[in-house]
Amino acid sequence: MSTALSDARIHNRVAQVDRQIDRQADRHAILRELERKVLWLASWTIHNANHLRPKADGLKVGGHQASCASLATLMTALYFDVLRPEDRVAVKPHASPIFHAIQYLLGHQSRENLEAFRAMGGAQSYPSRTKDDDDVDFSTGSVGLGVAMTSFASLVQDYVQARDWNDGGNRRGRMVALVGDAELDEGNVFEALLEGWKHDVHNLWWVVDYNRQSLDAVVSDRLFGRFDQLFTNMGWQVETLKYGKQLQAAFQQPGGERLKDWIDDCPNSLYSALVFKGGAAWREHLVADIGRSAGVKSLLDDYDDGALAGLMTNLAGHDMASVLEAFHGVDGDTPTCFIAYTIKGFGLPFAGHKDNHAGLMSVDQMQALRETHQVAEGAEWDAFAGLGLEPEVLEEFLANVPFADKADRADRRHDAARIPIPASIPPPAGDTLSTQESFGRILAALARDGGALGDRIVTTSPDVTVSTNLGGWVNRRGIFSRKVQEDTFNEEKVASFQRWSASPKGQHIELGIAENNLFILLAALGLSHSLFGERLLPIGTLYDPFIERGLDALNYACYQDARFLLVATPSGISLAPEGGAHQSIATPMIGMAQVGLASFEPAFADELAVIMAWAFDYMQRDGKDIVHGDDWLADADGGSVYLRLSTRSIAQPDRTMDTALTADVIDGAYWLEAPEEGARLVIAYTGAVAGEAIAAHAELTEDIPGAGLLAITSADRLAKGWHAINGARRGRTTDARCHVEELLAPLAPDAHIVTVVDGHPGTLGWLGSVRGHRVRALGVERFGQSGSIEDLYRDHGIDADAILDACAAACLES
Ligand SMILES: Cc1ncc(C[n+]2csc(CCOP(=O)(O)OP(=O)(O)O)c2C)c(N)n1
Ligand SMILES: [Mg+2]
Repeated sequence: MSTALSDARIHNRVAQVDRQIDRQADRHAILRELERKVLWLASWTIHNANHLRPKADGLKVGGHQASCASLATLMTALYFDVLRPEDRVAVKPHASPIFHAIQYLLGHQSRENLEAFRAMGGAQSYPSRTKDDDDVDFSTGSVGLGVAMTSFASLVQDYVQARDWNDGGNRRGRMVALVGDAELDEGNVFEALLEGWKHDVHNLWWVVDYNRQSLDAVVSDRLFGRFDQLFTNMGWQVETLKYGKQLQAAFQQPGGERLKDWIDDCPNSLYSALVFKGGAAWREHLVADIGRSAGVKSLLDDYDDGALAGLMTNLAGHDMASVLEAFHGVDGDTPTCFIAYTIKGFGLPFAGHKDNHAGLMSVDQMQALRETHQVAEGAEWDAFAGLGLEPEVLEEFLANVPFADKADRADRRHDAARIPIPASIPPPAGDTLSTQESFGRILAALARDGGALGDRIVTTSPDVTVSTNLGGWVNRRGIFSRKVQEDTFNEEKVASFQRWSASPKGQHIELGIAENNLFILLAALGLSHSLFGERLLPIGTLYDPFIERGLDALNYACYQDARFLLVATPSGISLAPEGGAHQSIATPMIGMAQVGLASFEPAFADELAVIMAWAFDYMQRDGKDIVHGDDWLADADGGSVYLRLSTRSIAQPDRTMDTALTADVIDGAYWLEAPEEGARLVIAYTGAVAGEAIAAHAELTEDIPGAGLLAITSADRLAKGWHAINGARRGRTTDARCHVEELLAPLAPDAHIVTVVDGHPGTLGWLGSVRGHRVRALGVERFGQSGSIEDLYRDHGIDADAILDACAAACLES
């Protein structure tokens, strides 16, 4: 009896397993069909944009059909089967059409947008968080940056999860990068890899699309085998997806081992060339090279030319079963690198050709592809056309894709409540102060009693925490680390101003010296509200000149609309003896030109305090704010903020910051000494040269009493308001005037403005165009000599004497 029962049980179990196998086979079959559809739609989207859409300018539209084909299998498996809503993905830039096609099938992308691929308002060339509306997690485009972004996003996820804010509602996701193999040439990827190791990042997947081709060429064979070592050295697990199931089966046949050796030894370029040439060429080479080895001839004879080409290109990165096995085979949260062998252009006529990167299929080739995919003419955009599956089966499958689960989907882009910001932040007291010291003291005070604001601030710095005055903050708020670590020096009672204990509650993320990492971490921290549903107020500090080192990453952070406060100090030649090589000259103009970044260069501590209070609010805005009056500066949208600070101590004014002055500081300028009506001379300065401008002005007014002294706190915002109003005036009249027009209104039409800045003179040179005044722009145009401030200011012509000389020359001219 019991035996009979157990037999029945066994039968049931077998039947169950059979059904599972069936279901799995069905699932694989559906995924393979979707893969085909995704490839078709991506190819067609690019084709449509290049060949079928009318274009006025005759310029090539472009798009990367070969780069797309390379990732079709992997992305189909991920999005339709493996990913969950809490996962976040950086898609290889040139696979953007594949991403859009997948979103289209999931019902999150419109046909209009696909038809308008690379056109105004349509699906973007490279996945864009801010410009695409189909749920891009991380923008990509500049290769390497998106890859690093996933590592820092993982760190931010840990940071957020370590607080008490989360009620357990947010599930931890995997941060996934789909990496072009040539992206691994970008140094920033390795900077991020090292930094990630230091921070013990996990929940991280990098899927390398190992097609062994870059833009220009087939990559060096010598790279082969290096990548996995690199990753394992950094504590990653590496899963190599090399041979598909078909090839693996062939290797079991007589002669199979020899075939495997041949493929393993085959140089990348020969393999690629044979992929392009096809079955007959494979046969010719194989016969010539290994045809006399036992079993090989008959093994090859089992395949006609078409089948042989299929076998030889059956790499695991294009083999759905292998891909799913690899992805589902990963347990735990150890960072994992999948090296997936693929073929650039797989399934397309230029597969493997070394010049295929920008290659586009011709009209005839596209026609042939349409026929292969059995898509009827006119049904090119049809999601189900040409698939060997009933629409109901597909619909049901798509409706149950875990990644697109309706209940969880709303959580993919979070929103987070605003952190209330006090109306004002008290400035530090002192007769003479530098803006850098003031910044440090303001933050130390926030660390002591900053309330919600203090709790949401997270600071980070690439090894210049102490030298940018973050020490006081870190002493109180501690370093972030997944594990508690005491400060050994402190424990050993070695006297030091720095107490660097680390714990999961710490609020400072210490980075090694790599400015790219700083900016990418700021990008991730600055998107925490959207990625992880918790608002952070990130502050990154670095030396001003090194903004240029990470400029592309800074631009990347801004492009994604990440929100952060960047504090750059010391700056200009005012760092004086600290070194000519560290002088920054162009940064004020970077601050003006960088979209998404409001830049300030305050001179005094009270200005800085006002700007910081405003910045913490501005960083949280989302377009829904009501801004009184004309919003020429688009302040309702908010953005990130850059403060260019200095170590130079200067005498502080004795004054109260009233509402009007506060508003002027934020709008970019105010009269430190108002000009008389009809004044013919003005000195305008920004930043650390305030003392020189004030001294020169004092002397000047002995001879020219009505001369004005304009304090510019933000050349960027002053200019932005002016550009905006000029734009608004195009085609319509308006009585409105922007801030700089108001400020300069009292001056005589033929007045002169002498401008001075510790940076490129172009920063303020444009002021003359506002009302047609004549400008003498003083600033720094040479580079590299250290010295005292006095010597350097004299040498560069930005001291009080130089300002007075410029004023005298102006007077002579008028
Ligand atoms: C920082 C940067 N430099 C150069 C480019 C231009 N570029 C675009 S794709 C590419 C080669 C990419 O090769 P790979 O990552 O292997 O992608 P594949 O197309 O082979 O999949 C280059 C150099 C870029 N997008 N970003
Ligand atoms: Mg490649």
